[in-house]
Amino acid sequence: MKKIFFSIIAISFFIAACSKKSSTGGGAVTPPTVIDTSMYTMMPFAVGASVNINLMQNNTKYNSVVKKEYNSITAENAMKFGALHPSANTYNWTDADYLINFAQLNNKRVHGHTLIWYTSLPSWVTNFVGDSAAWENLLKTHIQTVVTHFKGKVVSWDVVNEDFEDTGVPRNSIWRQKLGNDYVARCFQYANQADPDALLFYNDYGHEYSAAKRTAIIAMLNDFKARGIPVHGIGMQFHITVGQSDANISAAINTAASTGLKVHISELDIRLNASAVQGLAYTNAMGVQQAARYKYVVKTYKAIPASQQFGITTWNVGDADSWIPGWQGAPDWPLPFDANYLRKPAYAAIIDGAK
Ligand code: 9MR
Repeated sequence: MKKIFFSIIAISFFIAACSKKSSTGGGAVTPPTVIDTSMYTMMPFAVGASVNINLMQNNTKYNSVVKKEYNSITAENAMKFGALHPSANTYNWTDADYLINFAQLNNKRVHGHTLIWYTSLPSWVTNFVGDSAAWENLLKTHIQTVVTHFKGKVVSWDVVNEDFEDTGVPRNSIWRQKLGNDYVARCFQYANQADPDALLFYNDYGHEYSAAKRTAIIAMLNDFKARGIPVHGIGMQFHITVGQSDANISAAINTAASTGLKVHISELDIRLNASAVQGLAYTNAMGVQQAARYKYVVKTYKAIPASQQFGITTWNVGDADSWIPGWQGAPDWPLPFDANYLRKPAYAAIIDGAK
């Protein structure tokens, strides 16, 4: 345990201190040169974060950590249906275009999230009245308008998000109700028509805790491949707990890799307070335990074929930005940076796991 802790500290800050006496012999000392690392430069595959546009624009620490540490970004919310397409004939590109501009200026990859989801829909969609042709047109128009707008700027899309229940049963979403079971395949076809170069992912959570769900997802993707439906990747969210077992993490990653598709760990966070204890306080011991889980995830991912490693994306940047405390109704610290954007033990563990 001690060993792990010290190697984490050692990697966290690679400090080359070269202090030399001045050649004039006057006793002046050159200050040490601090060479600070950047996570993405240490990783063999892309490392990303989902970002909040408001924080990108108004919090300089947040913005500079995103710029420095990651080479891939996902909009946490700005590319969702309700954000981009608030009424039938209105598209609002402002926030998403800000992100694209940031990415272009700073040489970051942008992963699009998400074209079709059962939730975060605007009321004009949930209240929409029309026959199946009108619904099909709504679906196709949204997908193709969005993909066309970002063509050449967004390299990959979560085309459909969270289409299965944990039992492995297809979700009875508004889309399935209106368009039938095979609407998922058509979403991929519509996206592919609009940007044949974009990599298209199916994204979901729970691969690690529900074998039934991951089996259903893999069966759908294998069926798509057999039918020539354009699908290139599988996104596994990985909102996991610190107690999640090695066996479950490995089963999720290796089963996904068995499809031959690209694998994206797309929304990684590791929560410490899964039993939602009120008033719990973060301790360094908790941070070290969390780091070991981060390391295991990265190490297992690193072992799949390099050509399938699309990357690992955490769901936001610092602990204070995470969706987890709000959702859980209790404090938590699920990310590799703390509330002040200082690196936690998980940060070095990610780099360590990829070695
Ligand atoms: O983190 C996101 C949160 O800010 C939003 O309110 C919520 C609803 O749009 O979505 C959260 O992100 C989700 C992601 O889009 C899909 N997988 C689960 C994520 C956490 O709920």
